[in-house]
Amino acid sequence: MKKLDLTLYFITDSTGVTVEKLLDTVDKACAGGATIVQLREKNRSGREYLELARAVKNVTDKYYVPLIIDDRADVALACDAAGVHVGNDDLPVSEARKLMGPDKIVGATAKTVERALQAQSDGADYLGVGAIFPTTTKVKTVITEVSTLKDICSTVEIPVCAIGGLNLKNCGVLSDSGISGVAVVSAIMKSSEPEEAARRLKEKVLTLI
Ligand code: TZP
Ligand code: MG
Repeated sequence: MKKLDLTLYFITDSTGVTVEKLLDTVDKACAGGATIVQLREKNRSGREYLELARAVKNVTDKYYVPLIIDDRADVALACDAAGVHVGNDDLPVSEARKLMGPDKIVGATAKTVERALQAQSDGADYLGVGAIFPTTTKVKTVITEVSTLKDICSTVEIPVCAIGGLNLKNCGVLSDSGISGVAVVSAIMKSSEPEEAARRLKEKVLTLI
């Protein structure tokens, strides 16, 4: 059985951060109520990515929080993560699904209704839609209007989480959008109190979904 609760989706960024600090932040995010965690690494070799994924999974497993690996189905399978997240430059959703099998989670990025429908029919379990606001996290993305987010939510049957520049103060724009959760990097990663940040954000998101 796939466990998929997108309420508070914490995505890591290890840029300028020690592995120890990264693991501690994941621990605190889970303690504060993150419902799903994504390890997002852009500059590590496959071997380094796998080593870090195993270490992060040791933390998320303590909290029974599913771990998703960004971009790399091979790394996700090797560490027995809950799933993989693929974007436009990664394996197509259909190929990721074939590799991961029916029981693992495959998440996909979608910025248009057309892409969302395609990802759904190719086997995605959930969609990440954004960036809703400009983001300081290093990412190749463009702004997705809240109206497009709403159109996607009302068109697809799979759950959708909003992403991009979201925090406690601005996520109110997502009320009545049809989302199943909010995905954040900096709002937790850059907080001096990640556990409290996660707790407060989750409380807020629960009022929006
Ligand atoms: N995809 C769209 S925006 C984004 C990703 C990975 C980064 C979100 O980071 P933050 O810090 O929550 O804006
Ligand atoms: Mg990607």
